[in-house]
Amino acid sequence: MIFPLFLTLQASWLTVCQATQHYPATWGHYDLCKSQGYTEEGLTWYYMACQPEAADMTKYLKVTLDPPNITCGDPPETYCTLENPYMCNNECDAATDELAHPPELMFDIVGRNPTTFWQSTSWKKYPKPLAVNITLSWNKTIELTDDIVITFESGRPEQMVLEKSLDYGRSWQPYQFYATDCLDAFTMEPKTMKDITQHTLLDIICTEEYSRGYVWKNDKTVRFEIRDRFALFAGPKLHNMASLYGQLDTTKNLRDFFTITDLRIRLLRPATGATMVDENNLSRYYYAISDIKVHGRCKCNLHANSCIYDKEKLTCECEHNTTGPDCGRCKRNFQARAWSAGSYLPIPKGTANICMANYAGPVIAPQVALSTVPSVQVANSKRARVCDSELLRCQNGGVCVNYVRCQCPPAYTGLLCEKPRCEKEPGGCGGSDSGQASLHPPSLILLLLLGGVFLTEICWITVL
Ligand SMILES: *[C@@H]1O[C@H](CO)[C@@H](O)[C@H](O)[C@H]1NC(C)=O
Ligand SMILES: *[C@@H]1O[C@H](CO)[C@@H](O)[C@H](O)[C@H]1NC(C)=O
Ligand SMILES: *[C@@H]1O[C@H](CO)[C@@H](O)[C@H](O)[C@H]1NC(C)=O
Ligand SMILES: *[C@@H]1O[C@H](CO)[C@@H](O)[C@H](O)[C@H]1NC(C)=O
Ligand SMILES: *[C@@H]1O[C@H](CO)[C@@H](O)[C@H](O)[C@H]1NC(C)=O
Ligand SMILES: [Ca+2]
Repeated sequence: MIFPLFLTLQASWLTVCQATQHYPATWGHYDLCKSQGYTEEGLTWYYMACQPEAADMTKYLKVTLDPPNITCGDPPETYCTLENPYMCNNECDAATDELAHPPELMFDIVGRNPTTFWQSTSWKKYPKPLAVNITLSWNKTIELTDDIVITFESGRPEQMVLEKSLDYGRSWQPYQFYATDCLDAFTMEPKTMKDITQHTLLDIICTEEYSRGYVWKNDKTVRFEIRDRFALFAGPKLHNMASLYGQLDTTKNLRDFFTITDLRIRLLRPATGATMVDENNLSRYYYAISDIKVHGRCKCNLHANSCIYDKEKLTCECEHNTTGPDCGRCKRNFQARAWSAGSYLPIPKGTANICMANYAGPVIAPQVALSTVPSVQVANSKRARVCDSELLRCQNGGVCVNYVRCQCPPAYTGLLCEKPRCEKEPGGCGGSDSGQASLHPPSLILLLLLGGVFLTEICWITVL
């Protein structure tokens, strides 16, 4: 597999190997939160905030309803429309697939299909409020990156609260209040996102924007505006994310505002479409939700750039010698320095805040001959490894020998073979500019896609 590819692309490999020598990975393989790109000056590393990609988080949640038996269909029920109490052709029967409306239909893949929806029982017990809690749990801290959007197939509720938890559901704080009349429902002045400024960003508001009027046929969504809040720092088109990241880096409250482990939608009063409730036909009042959109990313404290979902669990793939579901602490034996979150600001401005090993690591200048077994290592304890197959991988095709040294290919030197040998030579690595110039961006992108490990191994083959 490698060889045919190797042969066809040999020329490109060579140029890349030479080109990369100009940009010695001073951060070695430790700093994975970077990518290589091609500029006028040649290959350049772009450093970025060390965080997983944002994704549709509804795939990873657990939904709980309170009361638990509030879903319609057991026993079967017939519903009338809100506009016309004589139009009663909406049937719910939990025992029939086509007529059942279980909670999963708020998140189904066809998902954004409005015809599949969860539905509650009707307001049979009026005037006792028809109140339902829909709780979404991730059992993992996540950071919201886009608006939360809830699509109602019934009318939008006349009263509703969106709440969040940051401690796995032990305590709850409101995120936003929604009502047709904020003063009446929550004794709050009605506000909209337009009233929010950088200074009031953390204010919790009540809005009438998503409940008011009888226009629900046209707009069925209720939103919690994340993007508008980001825009206060990053500009209307979010073009200046650096400014937002700068704020997030320095303001814990702001970071926490967008961070959740759970969300709760508290439905407090269904749409009635009028000031008077028609007590003779309560089959007109209920909640139905076809879709909930939650976009975000695992919170990994800026120490991971991926997050995996395995056995119904989200976990950060921690780098920088950190560990824990959120990379929230240093690995055992890597506590020489107190744990601290990474930085949104890319290197060199920010810092990776890498956890360091407890032992005083071997102080070895990169010039040390590659075959020398560092004497410190022999005397050191079992932990004091120079290399292994995990965090301390030999680079550029080097091979780890007995955990004490990397056997480097001829073109590389350094403890982990991280340094191109030509760097030490008079004139540095300046000889290969022509090769670099012939490098075409498309082939480079392909190489990058193939991944660093593969690339360095190929370089090694080429060198041999
Ligand atoms: C739901 O359960 C409660 C008690 O657990 C019961 O009082 C109530 O009648 C049930 N509601 C429905 C619609 O079955
Ligand atoms: C819903 O959650 C709130 C707290 O978030 C709680 O006070 C209430 O009892 C819960 N249940 C219902 C049916 O509202
Ligand atoms: C949540 O995750 C923890 C580990 O991070 C696990 O021990 C626990 O069982 C999980 N809880 C649920 C309800 O899945
Ligand atoms: C009231 O609801 C029932 C179904 O529960 C329906 O048959 C009836 O037509 C509705 N309308 C009026 C005005 O009673
Ligand atoms: C882990 O700790 C070692 C030893 O203190 C340090 O040299 C290295 O840079 C750290 N590794 C990573 C992946 O950050
Ligand atoms: Ca749906």
